[in-house]
Amino acid sequence: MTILTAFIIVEASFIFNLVESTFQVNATDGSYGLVVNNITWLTSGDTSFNGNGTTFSTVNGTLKMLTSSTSNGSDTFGPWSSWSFIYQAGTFAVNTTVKTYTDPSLQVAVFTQTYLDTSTNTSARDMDRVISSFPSFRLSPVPLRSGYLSFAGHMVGYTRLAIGRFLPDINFPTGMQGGPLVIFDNTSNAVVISPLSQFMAASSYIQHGQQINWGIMGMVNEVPRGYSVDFIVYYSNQGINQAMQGWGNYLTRLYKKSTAPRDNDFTVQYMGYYTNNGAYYYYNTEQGKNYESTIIDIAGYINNISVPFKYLQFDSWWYLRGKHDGTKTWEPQRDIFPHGFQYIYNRTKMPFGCDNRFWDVDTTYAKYNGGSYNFIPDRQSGYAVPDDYHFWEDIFNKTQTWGKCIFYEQDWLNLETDNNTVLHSDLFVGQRWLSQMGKAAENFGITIQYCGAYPRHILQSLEVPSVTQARVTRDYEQGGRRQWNTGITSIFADVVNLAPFKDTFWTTESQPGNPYNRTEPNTRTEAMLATLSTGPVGPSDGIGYINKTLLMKCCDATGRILKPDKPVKAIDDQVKMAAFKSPYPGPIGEVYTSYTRISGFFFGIIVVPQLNNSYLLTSAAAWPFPTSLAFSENDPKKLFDFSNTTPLKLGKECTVRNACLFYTSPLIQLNTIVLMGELEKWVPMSGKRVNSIQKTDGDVLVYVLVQAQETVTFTYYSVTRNQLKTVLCDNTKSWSPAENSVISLVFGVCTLG
Ligand SMILES: *[C@@H]1O[C@H](CO)[C@@H](O)[C@H](O)[C@H]1NC(C)=O
Ligand SMILES: *[C@@H]1O[C@H](CO)[C@@H](O)[C@H](O)[C@H]1NC(C)=O
Ligand SMILES: *[C@@H]1O[C@H](CO)[C@@H](O)[C@H](O)[C@H]1NC(C)=O
Ligand SMILES: *[C@@H]1O[C@H](CO)[C@@H](O)[C@H](O)[C@H]1NC(C)=O
Ligand SMILES: *[C@@H]1O[C@H](CO)[C@@H](O)[C@H](O)[C@H]1NC(C)=O
Ligand SMILES: *[C@@H]1O[C@H](CO)[C@@H](O)[C@H](O)[C@H]1NC(C)=O
Ligand SMILES: *[C@@H]1O[C@H](CO)[C@@H](O)[C@H](O)[C@H]1NC(C)=O
Ligand SMILES: *[C@@H]1O[C@H](CO)[C@@H](O)[C@H](O)[C@H]1NC(C)=O
Ligand SMILES: *[C@@H]1O[C@H](CO)[C@@H](O)[C@H](O)[C@H]1NC(C)=O
Ligand SMILES: *[C@@H]1O[C@H](CO)[C@@H](O)[C@H](O)[C@H]1NC(C)=O
Ligand SMILES: *[C@@H]1O[C@H](CO)[C@@H](O)[C@H](O)[C@H]1NC(C)=O
Ligand SMILES: CC(=O)N[C@H]1CO[C@H](CO)[C@@H](O)[C@@H]1O
Repeated sequence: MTILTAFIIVEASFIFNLVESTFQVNATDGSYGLVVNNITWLTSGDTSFNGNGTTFSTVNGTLKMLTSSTSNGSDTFGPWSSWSFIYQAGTFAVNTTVKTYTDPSLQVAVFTQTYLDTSTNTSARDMDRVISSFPSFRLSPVPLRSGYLSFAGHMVGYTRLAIGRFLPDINFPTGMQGGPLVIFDNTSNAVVISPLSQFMAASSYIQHGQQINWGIMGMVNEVPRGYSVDFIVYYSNQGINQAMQGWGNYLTRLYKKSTAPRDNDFTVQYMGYYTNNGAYYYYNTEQGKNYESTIIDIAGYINNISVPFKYLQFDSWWYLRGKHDGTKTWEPQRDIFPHGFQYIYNRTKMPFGCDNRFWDVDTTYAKYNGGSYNFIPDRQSGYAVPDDYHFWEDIFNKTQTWGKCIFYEQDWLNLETDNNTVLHSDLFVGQRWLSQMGKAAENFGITIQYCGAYPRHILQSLEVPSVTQARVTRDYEQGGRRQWNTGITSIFADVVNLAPFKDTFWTTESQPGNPYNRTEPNTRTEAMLATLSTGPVGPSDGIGYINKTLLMKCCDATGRILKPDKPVKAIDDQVKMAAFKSPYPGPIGEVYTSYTRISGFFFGIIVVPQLNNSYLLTSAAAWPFPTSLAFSENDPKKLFDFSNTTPLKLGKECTVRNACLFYTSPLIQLNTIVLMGELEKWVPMSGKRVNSIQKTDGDVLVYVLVQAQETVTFTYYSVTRNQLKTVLCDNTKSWSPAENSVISLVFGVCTLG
């Protein structure tokens, strides 16, 4: 490749609106609030604490302020000021503190409730209520034109997600299934409110028409002296996505939840073959064969057609269940795997993922059943919770004799939580359960996927480094059921450093003999979104039904997923449109964006899996980066300008069957070159493929990772010649380094097409 001097487009600084926002605290009466642009967004409601069978509240003076004080100091985030109010509630006292930062670019308030004495008989007798309330915010009056996004329900807040106008009579799911709440206006102001500690015990509750309370979950009946719980209110003037990102940055930094375990997770890096709900082989084997033979046949088929699956996922069909459908003994059953896991591993040579579900009260591991470990039984539901670090250590240790179980899928976190009352009433068991599981997994190099997770589990994973991924939509189902819509829950998962998992999918429409009697018309959208999610890519076709052409758009020749830097996420306008409705000029449907940055250059991705109106997408609405040219996946020859003044016109042609997919790329080398990348992949410019883009004397050097025995066709557009040109990097002939080793090829080594 030719060229003169290179210049690198520097990321534009964010456009700061002239916004004045302040958290205000009245040191006299303990009231507090958030004012944005001279409009009061949040006003404190009543503070209250339960004890001795009653509620002590500021509303009727039963909660009495004793003292107030201010303090200041500095933490990892910078200098702060705080206001503390000590209240007397009958026989016990509580300390409520609001902390804000001095740095005006960090608009955060941390609210802390600390019990200075033990409080007994605190239960609200409803698990979805709270037994304490600080902070609380009034529902009336509410800021003009504001909307909300509330994550709630399982799969990272997917199943009971709510979006709407923030009006005095709002009522969205809170309590045990509730999660972070985002309040935003129709410009770019947004606030995120959530627990900041004690994630398994903290909740929120809407006192209908009056206020929203944040506090301790409703069935807790005693809070010991010294117990403390924190909540965060995070404000940003750069919109919903940026507010969530800033909020997530605060949490991940506070809990030191690094991206490394996620980035290094084998199952996040490489494609695998799945057997979970929706899969061809989910509780379904080849005719007349057991699972052992079926799995060996699948491995043989995969090998025959040379699809580089790197691992297998074994779902809930292999272990022993108890009377209540929970796990009784987590061991492969004789009729399923007669020769055990080690044998399967020897035959397939593939590491695997091990599913598990909630524990049955009958579990053989429980001391009360003659086993060796502490379990807390729930006799009413027939479930149980393990409460013993050694249990987890021993079962993960045992997987070491199984060949290679590399990841643990903790499924049914929702039912385990719903059906064990100890998890509603005990302040500590929930946190211990998930931390012990995580620590033991970490000791054996096993990563964890949360499935069926409520927002509280996702937040709890901040304290569990080995949790690297979470399912962000409901179970896969062929035939068009919405479950490919990863865009909103991915916002939540990603900012707390979890890879969003779209779940399995099929690559071929019709697969006779499947257990569902269904067909999959949306294979393209499914495969695309699985890849763009940045989570695991795990198809589950029957033997003979893998569409290799479609599937391999995800990955390089070794099965390494060619992903963007970030999961595709719903743009702010999608959320705002869902809240404000017409005439707000937003999309009715799903508009997601992502990007890859290589050596300072920005390569955008726009995916529109479904749109029910016409929408003009500006580059500012897509992402806070500059762009210049764009092209459609199905017509790369037609490049066009994409900016704020030349928006992309999107419409009803974007359907689940025919999702619209666009890429953007900057003009480089004095506006003479547009790097388009490997057009046969979903992500033509992936950081996993293109290492760096550099200039030397007049040349653009694009460092491309080409695997042994791999051929990569790289496309660019020459402005001066007005044509697409290709470069072929053929590593099948030149030389044969060790199997699967990675080499770097400079363009000079490749040939111009
Ligand atoms: C603080 O609260 C006191 C008592 O309610 C009230 O008199 C005072 O005006 C408040 N101060 C401000 C700045 O609002
Ligand atoms: C803020 O609002 C108050 C009351 O509505 C008004 O008196 C004041 O002039 C406003 N200040 C600014 C800077 O707009
Ligand atoms: C607890 O409440 C009962 C009424 O339910 C009351 O008689 C008793 O005095 C209270 N105890 C304390 C220590 O406040
Ligand atoms: C707890 O409070 C309730 C409601 O006031 C009361 O009926 C009950 O007796 C109290 N229980 C204890 C153990 O104090
Ligand atoms: C004070 O208010 C709380 C919250 O509304 C209520 O539960 C409690 O019964 C009230 N107490 C009295 C003595 O009125
Ligand atoms: C902290 O408080 C002290 C005492 O009020 C004051 O002198 C000091 O300036 C404050 N420091 C900051 C960083 O606000
Ligand atoms: C209340 O909590 C704040 C923040 O933790 C602390 O600085 C203050 O000393 C506490 N006050 C009392 C009386 O415990
Ligand atoms: C698996 O292979 C190992 C190493 O060759 C061998 O020692 C072991 O016996 C085999 N196990 C089974 C169950 O096939
Ligand atoms: C794992 O199990 C083996 C065999 O039972 C035992 O020798 C070893 O100490 C265990 N390791 C841990 C960390 O528990
Ligand atoms: C499968 O579905 C087709 C079309 O929906 C239906 O006609 C057929 O009866 C179904 N077969 C079974 C076995 O359920
Ligand atoms: C396989 O997928 C490719 C790419 O989407 C498509 O063009 C082709 O028709 C598919 N083949 C079959 C047999 O479905
Ligand atoms: C056995 C049992 O109690 N199951 C309950 C578990 O929780 C769900 C709610 O999520 C109930 O519907 C079940 O009845």
